[in-house]
Amino acid sequence: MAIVNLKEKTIQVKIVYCGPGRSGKTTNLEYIYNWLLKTQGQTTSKLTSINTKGDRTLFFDFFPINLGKIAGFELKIQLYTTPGQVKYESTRRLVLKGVDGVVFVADSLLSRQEANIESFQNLIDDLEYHQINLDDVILTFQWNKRDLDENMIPLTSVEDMEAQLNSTLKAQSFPSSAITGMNVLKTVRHLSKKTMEAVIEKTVSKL
Ligand SMILES: Nc1nc2c(ncn2[C@@H]2O[C@H](COP(=O)(O)OP(=O)(O)OP(=O)(O)O)[C@@H](O)[C@H]2O)c(=O)[nH]1
Ligand SMILES: [Mg+2]
Repeated sequence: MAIVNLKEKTIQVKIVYCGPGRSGKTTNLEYIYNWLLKTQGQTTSKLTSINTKGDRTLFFDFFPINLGKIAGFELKIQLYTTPGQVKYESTRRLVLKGVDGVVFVADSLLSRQEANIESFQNLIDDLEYHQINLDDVILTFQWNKRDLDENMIPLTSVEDMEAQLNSTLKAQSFPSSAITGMNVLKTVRHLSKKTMEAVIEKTVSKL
């Protein structure tokens, strides 16, 4: 849940990158972090990867972004990844506590379609565990690894991925490549904006 501090005038929202193992969640965060480093020089925030084995996330990656001020309020976004491997359910649940927005990073590899579906069902269950409905979070899909198309690696079409995961939800979605950066910033910008708007609306309605 977003933290709105009226005294300190800060609004903090939590965005979590979910999806099956090796779908590209950590690579998304690394791309965003490197882009910020390049365009804004030194950033005060650090990309923290806790408990990583090889390139597998065992706990989470974390990275805060300051978005500046709106109406005197300082806007802060916290980006997290979950470990995609099925066996890390309890860790995934911990990371999802208080989530406001989710990027579901689905793997476009033909061989990973069942893993996408299983992982999405796990997400619904993990949210339910925290008594959060899927409708309560702002959701964006990424159909990731589209760059592999050029290497003649068999991928599932965007249309089929939409049909598999997003036919009833009709959430915003982006074909992406976390490696080349295609739509990586677009995804985080879109979701940050939507999540922040939802949080501000909820806060104002309670005042
Ligand atoms: N070609 C290609 N490779 C990608 C892309 N995104 C990630 N990868 C590669 O896929 C592998 C796994 O990426 P990660 O970002 O570590 O995946 P993850 O989702 O964080 O995986 P877990 O932490 O195990 O859940 C790495 O070798 C990445 O370089 C992409 O868009 N295109
Ligand atoms: Mg990872």
